[in-house]
Amino acid sequence: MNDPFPAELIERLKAARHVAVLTGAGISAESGIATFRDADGLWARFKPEELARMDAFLDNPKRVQDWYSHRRTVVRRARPNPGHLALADLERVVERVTVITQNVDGLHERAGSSRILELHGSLERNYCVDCGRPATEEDITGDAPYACPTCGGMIRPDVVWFGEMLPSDILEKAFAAAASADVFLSIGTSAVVHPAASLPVEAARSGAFTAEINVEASAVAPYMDVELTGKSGEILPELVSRLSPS
Ligand code: BJW
Ligand code: ZN
Repeated sequence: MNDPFPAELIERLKAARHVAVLTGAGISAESGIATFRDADGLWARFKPEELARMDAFLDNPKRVQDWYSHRRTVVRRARPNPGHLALADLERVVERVTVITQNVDGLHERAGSSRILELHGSLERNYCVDCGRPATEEDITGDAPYACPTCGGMIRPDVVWFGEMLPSDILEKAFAAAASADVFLSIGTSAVVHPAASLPVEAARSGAFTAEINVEASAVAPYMDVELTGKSGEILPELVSRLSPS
C-alpha cells in the first residue's frame, strides 16, 4: 500500500522543535459535536448572525442562552476522540507543541494537551455583561434568561462573537507561535473566520512547513505544503505513531 504521508512531512515533524496546530470544529466532529458550516452543521439550522453576535443576544437573550446551554450539555457528554488524543501524544515526541483552537468545547484540555490557546473562549465560562463578575454554575441553572445575582445584569457566555475582539494576549501568543513554528498543522477548520484564518498564512510566510488535515480542502489549502484528506480522528493517530522512535 502507498504511504499516505509524504516523506518530507515525516522528516520535518521528526526534526521539529516547535509544532503549532490550529484546530477548528472538524476535530471535534468525531466526538459527536456539530460543526458550524458543514451541511449538517450548527448553522444549517441556525443563522450565525441570529445567534453568535451581541445584537442577537440583546434582542433575545433567552434564545441565545438556551442555544449555549444545549451545546454545553452536548459537550459535557462528549469525549475527546483519537484526534484530540493524538495531539496530546505529540508532546511525547516534539519538544514544544502549541495547540491553538477556535473551539469552545474544552476537549483538547480533557485529552491532555498542555499548551492550549483558546481563541474564541469557552462554553464553561459565563460572565455578567454589566459588572463583569464570572457566573457560577448556580447562576446559569434553571430557566433562561439568567441575571447576575450581584447587579441584575445579563449573563452571557464567555465566547467571542462576530464583531468582537479576540483576547489580545492569547491572539498575540497565537501569532507568535505561528511565526516561530517549524511545522504548522491546520486541522478541521474551514479557515474562513478571521483573524484565526490568518494564522496558517502567517506560519507559511514565516517559513514553517505547513500541512492541512481536513475532509475537504479549506480556504487556506493554497498555502499548505501538504494536504491530507480525511478525518482527523483517523489521520492524526496514524501520523503521530509514525514519529515515535521504534
Ligand atoms: C473535518 C471533519 C473531520 C468536518 N476531520 N475535518 C478579515 C476579512 C474578512 C472578515 C473579517 C476579517 N477580520 C475580521 C472579520 C470579521 C469576522 C469574520 O471573520 N468574518 C468572516 C466570516 C468573513 N471576524 C470577527 O468578527 C472576529 N472578530 C474580530 O475580527 O474582531 C476585530 C474587529 C472588531 C470589530 C470590528 C471589526 C473587527 C470574531 C470572530 C468570532 C467567531 N466566533 C465563532 C463563534 C464562537 C462561539 C461559539 O462557538 O458559538 O467561532 S463563529 C464560528 O466560526 C466559531 C468557530 O470557532 C469559527 C470557525 O469555524 P470552524 O471551526 O472553522 O468550523 P467550520 O464549521 O466552519 O469548519 C469545519 C471544518 O471541519 C470544515 O472545513 C470541514 O470540512 C472539516 N471537517 N469533519 C477533519 N472528521
Ligand atoms: Zn453583574
